[in-house]
Amino acid sequence: MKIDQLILTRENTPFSFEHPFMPASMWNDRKYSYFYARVYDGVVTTHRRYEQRAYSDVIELGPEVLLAGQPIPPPPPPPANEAPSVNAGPDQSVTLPGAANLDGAVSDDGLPNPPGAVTTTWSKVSGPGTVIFANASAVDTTAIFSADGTYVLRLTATDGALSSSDDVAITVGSGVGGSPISFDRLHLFADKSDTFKIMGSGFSLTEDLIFRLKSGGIEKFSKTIRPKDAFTIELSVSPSDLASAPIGFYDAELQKVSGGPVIVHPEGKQILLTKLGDLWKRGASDLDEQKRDGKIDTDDVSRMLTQWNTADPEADINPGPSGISAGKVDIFDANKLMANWTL
Ligand SMILES: [Ca+2]
Ligand SMILES: [Ca+2]
Ligand SMILES: [Ca+2]
Repeated sequence: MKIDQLILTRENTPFSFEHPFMPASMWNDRKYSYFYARVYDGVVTTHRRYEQRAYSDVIELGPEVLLAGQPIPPPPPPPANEAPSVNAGPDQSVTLPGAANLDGAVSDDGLPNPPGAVTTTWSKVSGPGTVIFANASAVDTTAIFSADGTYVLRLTATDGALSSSDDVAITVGSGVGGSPISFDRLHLFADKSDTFKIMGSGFSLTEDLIFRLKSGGIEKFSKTIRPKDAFTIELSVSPSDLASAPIGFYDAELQKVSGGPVIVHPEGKQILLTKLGDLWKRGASDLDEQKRDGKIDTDDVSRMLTQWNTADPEADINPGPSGISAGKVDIFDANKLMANWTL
């Protein structure tokens, strides 16, 4: 605020002068008993009565008038919002199918409030393949990669108004001898069409692979497949595919059609080819990865009887005509088991 006008008036008689000084000539013209000093910038903010006793009186305006004429200092500005501080962690190298452990760090001044919180996102800036983050919203998380090469990943933090980001370079090397793989189970039924899943990483979507089952080093089954995505292969197998493969345990391997390293299960686990009805083996526990033993015998009958009239998916091996026995262990399953009772 500033003084727009200082008005001195005789009582009930407006009489104004320019701010801030009253011309001296006016003071000597006449004497008034009382003056009112007003300071205003559109509205009166101060109003005080003064008395002039003689022509020579010098009226000193009181501090409330003078202070009211001072510019009012502006309110202190609100604290300025600082952008979040982001560190995406050190550059690193991993080997397929290994995951990169992303160790980010984010801090902020808590402004603006609301929201008073920072949200973060991991994203891929560059790189030859797909990146999957375990939790892209977490500061610390893991990332897996569909192909080898150099990737730049970015951690972005936003406080609701300002964003910051930092990049980290990940060098992804191809696995020695190819990527290790794992299977969704360790058996195939020779008398049932099914889809067998192979999990790994770095599978090319443009290059076919050959899946082989070998016994004693001799190939008994092979099929050419194209990966579903960089991490998954789905192999559809029908009884006719497996017609030439006898019941038993097989080594499974994967190789590009163009050649290159043979990929095997890293723990050397074998696939059991067996028939519906082979549910169990003597002494098997739920912790066994492979309950089946390739033989259909009294252990399997025992297993089926303990599950009789239940919906056990393992023992429900025969849906019966028109599917009337699907989802239930009953006489149709017993018939199937007995029909395969030759092993
Ligand atoms: Ca902030
Ligand atoms: Ca068995
Ligand atoms: Ca059934």
